[in-house]
Amino acid sequence: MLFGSTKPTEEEARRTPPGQRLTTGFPVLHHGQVPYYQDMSKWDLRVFGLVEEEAVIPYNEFMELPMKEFHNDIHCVTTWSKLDNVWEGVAVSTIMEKVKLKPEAKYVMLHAEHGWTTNLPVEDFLAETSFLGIRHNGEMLTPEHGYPVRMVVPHLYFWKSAKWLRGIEFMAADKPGFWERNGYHMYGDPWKSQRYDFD
Ligand SMILES: Nc1nc2c(c(=O)[nH]1)N[C@H]1C(S)=C(S)[C@@H](COP(=O)(O)O)O[C@H]1N2
Ligand SMILES: [Mo]
Repeated sequence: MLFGSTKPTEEEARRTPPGQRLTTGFPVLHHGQVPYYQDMSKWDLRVFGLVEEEAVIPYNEFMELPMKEFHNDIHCVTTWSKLDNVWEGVAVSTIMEKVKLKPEAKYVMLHAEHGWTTNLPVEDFLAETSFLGIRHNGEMLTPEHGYPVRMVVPHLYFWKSAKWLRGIEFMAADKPGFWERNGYHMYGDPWKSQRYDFD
């Protein structure tokens, strides 16, 4: 079922930002092609930019990192919200043990497969609620939802949660990613309805 016909409970309504509707489905949204991987030995995650020394994490090494469970609500700019997601993934702090940030690192560009990007402030990336997800509601991420690794930044609109994550770049100044160049908000707070750059 995509949109529930029943009225949200008071608790659900409180957790739903302005202009959003609840869904129990999990819509698939992205620009471009879904990558289908044949050979995971070619996959890695690169952490680069304003770090003392960049890190490249191969697939096998990534999958051996400590995993944690995360519970959150997600809010897509196209007005659907999905409450009570249970994820498994790697805490951002675990990734950050592999690099030393330079003090001038203030923003992050997330790089996905095929060159798709999205930007956010470094403190939002480092938030304890942000993580690199590999499982959602008990299942491995499907190719459509970002297999093998997607970023999840639940306190911003869901377009900041890059599927098919391949790179984390630290920058001194903010720079628009793919949707941000195409009119989406540079920050994207769902509680402030920061959908487009004029909001
Ligand atoms: N690599 C990549 N990640 C992406 C996108 C994209 O186009 N490419 N779209 C974003 C948008 S606009 C949304 S709403 C969510 C949708 O995630 P889902 O398909 O798992 O629901 O992914 C985000 N992550
Ligand atoms: Mo979106």
